[in-house]
Amino acid sequence: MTKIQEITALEILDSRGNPTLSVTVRLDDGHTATAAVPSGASTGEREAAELRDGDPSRYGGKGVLKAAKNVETEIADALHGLNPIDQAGIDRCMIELDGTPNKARLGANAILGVSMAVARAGALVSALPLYRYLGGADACILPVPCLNVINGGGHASNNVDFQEFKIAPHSAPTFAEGLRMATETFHALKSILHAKGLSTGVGDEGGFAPDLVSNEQAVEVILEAIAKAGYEPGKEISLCLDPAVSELWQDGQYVFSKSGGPAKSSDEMIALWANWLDRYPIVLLEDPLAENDWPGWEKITAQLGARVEIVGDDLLCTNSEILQQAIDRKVANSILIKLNQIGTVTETLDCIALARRHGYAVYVSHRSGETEDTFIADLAVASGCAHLKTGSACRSERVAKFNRLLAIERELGASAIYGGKVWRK
Ligand code: 2PG
Ligand code: MG
Repeated sequence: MTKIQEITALEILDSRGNPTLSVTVRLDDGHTATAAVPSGASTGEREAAELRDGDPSRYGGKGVLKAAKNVETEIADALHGLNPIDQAGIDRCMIELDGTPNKARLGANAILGVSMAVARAGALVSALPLYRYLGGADACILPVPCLNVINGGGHASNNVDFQEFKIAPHSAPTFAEGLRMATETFHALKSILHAKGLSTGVGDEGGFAPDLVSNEQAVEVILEAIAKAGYEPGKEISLCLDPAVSELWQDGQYVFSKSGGPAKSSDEMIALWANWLDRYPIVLLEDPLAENDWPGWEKITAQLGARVEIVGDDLLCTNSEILQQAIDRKVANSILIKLNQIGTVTETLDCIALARRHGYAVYVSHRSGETEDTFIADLAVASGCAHLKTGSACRSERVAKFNRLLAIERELGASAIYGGKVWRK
């Protein structure tokens, strides 16, 4: 049996220049596996807790040296000699060692870095690519890449209230062709924005971040770009939105502080989305209401759930307990999957399985603070989720995931199935 011999952690930088962890697991057969941890900006209140140093003399308090030390001492000691293919046992061991409900003591960043590196080590020992190790013999669905081509909200310093305006090239025959269609649209959008005298600088996830006259204008310029690139909106490329409106929620209403528009009640927000669905080819709405507006979520799911995929992100936090409450209350019909919201690979896979059993769609996601690590590309194929979001067609921490998916598609050859055929028939 191969055993874990050593675990080390390095403080590295994420795509926003904030410290994060890179963890390396060394096995007694000489194999090593490394993983890096992402970090969100618009985080759900019930996410697992990142451990940051809080030392204002380093990185404004955001250093992760304590988390790195926890990896190299307590966690490494506890996992020494264990078999890396026992993912569930290793993750359970770290959860028990931490002892808090949200991984606050050792740090969800410390625990997740180890959990992901252990998964990679297990794949190496098993001589399998990560997607097959995690997903089994039938993992062959490549996700539709939902490119986030306009960034607003907490991911850009423009006047757009809503966070993500994404395009889903679901009609393509293959992942590679879908990526090409979406990327051509991204380039068409750049030329349209340029011609209108609008900024083509990008936000945190590589989408453009211009000041616009309204939130609707973001949708309208994207529809123009889809047509300019030679595609038919709705038929070939549809829209997915993540307005991330937990960020707008103040004292029971939605406050549009970036654009300065009038505040809306929960019912008025639902009416806004119903109106947008009537006017635009939108197939997915993520966090259309705030994480603390559960009565609103019950209403929007009942009213619009048959027309559109309604994804819980901040609402559900990749957490099986919260997902079970949503299932019981008939809230949302899809879940966003982010490894660092819950903090281990095992709990992430369990949450995906729970969603599946109850007919919820599964949508794998990056974080706005990312690294060059491509774990989520393999996770997307392993889960068969059929659609993923990992930013736009620029910024290497985003493109790295697309490039990994291109390689997986090539490796699968004739057995690869494009998610567009499964997700939107
Ligand atoms: C989201 C994410 C990722 P963040 O809201 O879905 O796009 O943003 O990582 O900042 O939470
Ligand atoms: Mg979101």
